[in-house]
Formats: sequence, structure tokens, C-alpha cells
Amino acid sequence: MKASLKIIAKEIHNAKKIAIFTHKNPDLDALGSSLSLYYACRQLGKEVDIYLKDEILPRKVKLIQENPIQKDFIDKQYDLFISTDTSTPNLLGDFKDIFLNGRKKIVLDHHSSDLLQGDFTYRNKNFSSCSEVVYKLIKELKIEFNSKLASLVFIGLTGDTNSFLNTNTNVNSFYVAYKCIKTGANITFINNVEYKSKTLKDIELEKYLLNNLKIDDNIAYCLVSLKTLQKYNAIKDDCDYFSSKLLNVDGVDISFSLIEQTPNYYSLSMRGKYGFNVKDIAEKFGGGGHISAAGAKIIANNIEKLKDEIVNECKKQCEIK
Ligand SMILES: [Mn+2]
Repeated sequence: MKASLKIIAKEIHNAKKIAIFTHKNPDLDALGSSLSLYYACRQLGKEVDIYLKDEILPRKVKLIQENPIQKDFIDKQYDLFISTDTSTPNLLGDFKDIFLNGRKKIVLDHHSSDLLQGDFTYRNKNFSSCSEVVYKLIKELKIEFNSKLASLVFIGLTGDTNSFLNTNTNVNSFYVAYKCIKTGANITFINNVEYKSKTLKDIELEKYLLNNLKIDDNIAYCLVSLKTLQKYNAIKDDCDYFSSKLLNVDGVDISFSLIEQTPNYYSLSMRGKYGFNVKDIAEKFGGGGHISAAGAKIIANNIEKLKDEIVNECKKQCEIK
């Protein structure tokens, strides 16, 4: 059921015990939105826990500073389950069934697909990040927006807008960023950790990207096999920015990276310039996301063949445009 943030704030006020969930393979918005909500609920004096199975990368732990996330669910007879930044049930990973069976569920999101529904759902596609949704909710909760909350909201914002460069960046992104900075979000620290802390391994991977990128008309892509990952002692997450970086090339409208995470299991990450819808392409491969930033997980046994299929879908999408 669709609900206003006013009604959701009332539900939070009425609850004693709250559990918060977000999507697996958490990005900065998943962490920023769920953790800012966690601390906001704590400020209200609620008994609150946050659950996520995934290991958080050291750089992300450094960003969020404290890590209260629990891996194992404890059934405390919660009054309320809240999910942030999650569009479909499967993205809740191991907590999917637990969440779906919750006695009262709130869904806070900004994706356009709406397969995950709560008893109270607030989903606003006009926001570039779910952290902006949480910012608005914090205002409704009438609690102090302090520097800790501001830093977490800003982390989500900078993540989902790619430092305010993605086409989803809009007046609300800058408005909330302004509020965060005014409230004391430590943007110098956040920018240093997120954008200016490359390791030598990162530089080697960037060299790989620059040496191996391919351009086909207005489409740019890079393939990374498991063997390559192993050679660089890297994991998929180390290459997450490849697709964004490829979109910076003049004349390129759609970019993607295809990374073999485990044998024959591929992670597709796509980016599109303004007017190019990569969400529809990702959906053709079982994934989803936003118009300008989307992805999918694909099982395949031939990376070249899979790449050709993706390039073909990109070309079709350019024709539709
Ligand atoms: Mn998001």
C-alpha cells in the first residue's frame, strides 16, 4: 500500500522494536540510507537492529566509521521491518523470507520497479538516492538532523549520483547535499576516502581498463574474466566504477562492464548518457536498476557471445531512442 512519509513516521513513532534491511551487494546508497535510518531510530529511543549478510569492503567501513550491521537475524518479535533502497524481494538476499513474513513492513525506495511492497510503501522515483527519502523521513520524524546523519545521507547521495555527475542528479540532490553540508557532513573526508584513495592495485586495474576497453559506435565496454580478476588479486567490486568511467568518453552514449565474478557467473554494470535507457536493457538480462544506471547477474558459458548479445540490445535501444 502506498503511504506518505507522515504516516510512515507515525508507524515508526508507535513501534518499540525495529529491524532494518537493505539490498545485498550494498552500494553507498544502501549503506547511507539504512544506516542513517538506523541512527535516526536510535535517536528516537527505539530498540533497532540492522541486518545484512554481505561483508562490507574496508573502504566502505572507513566511510561509515562505525559498523553496527549484524549478519545473523535474531527474532526479537520486532514491531516493524523497514527496507531501504530495495526494489525487488530477491535483492533482500538471505533476509527475503524473513522480511516478507514480517508482521508490519515499510518499504522506502527510489527505484522505478516496484516488486517489493510493504504494508506501507514510499517509493519516489524523482529522488536520485534513497538517502534523500530517509532525509525527508527524518524531517517528518521531527528529530535533530545532526552531522552523523548528514554524513550518512551525503554518502548515499554521492554514491548514487556518482558525485553529482549522473543524469539522475537534480535539484533535490543538491538541496539535500546543501542541507547535509550545512549540518556538518564531513565531505572532505568522504571525498578523500571515496574518490582520492586509489591503491596501486586500483591503478593497475585502471591500466587494464584503458588497455582493454572497446568502442563500437556509441557503445563502450570492457570485459573482465575471472582469470584477469585473479591475476590482479581483485574482486568484482574493485572494478565497479569501470562502466561509469567508460561513459566519460566523448561520443559514447552507453557503456557497460561485464565481469566474471565466479566461473560462468557474470556481473553486468551499465551506464547511459541522458536519454539512453539502460534499465530496459538490463531487464532483458534479468536485472534492473535506474534509467541511467542499471545492472544484472547473468549465467553464461561464453563471454564473447554474451557480450555480443548485450551490444545488440544496446543498438536496439539506440534505435528506439
Ligand atoms: Mn539507491
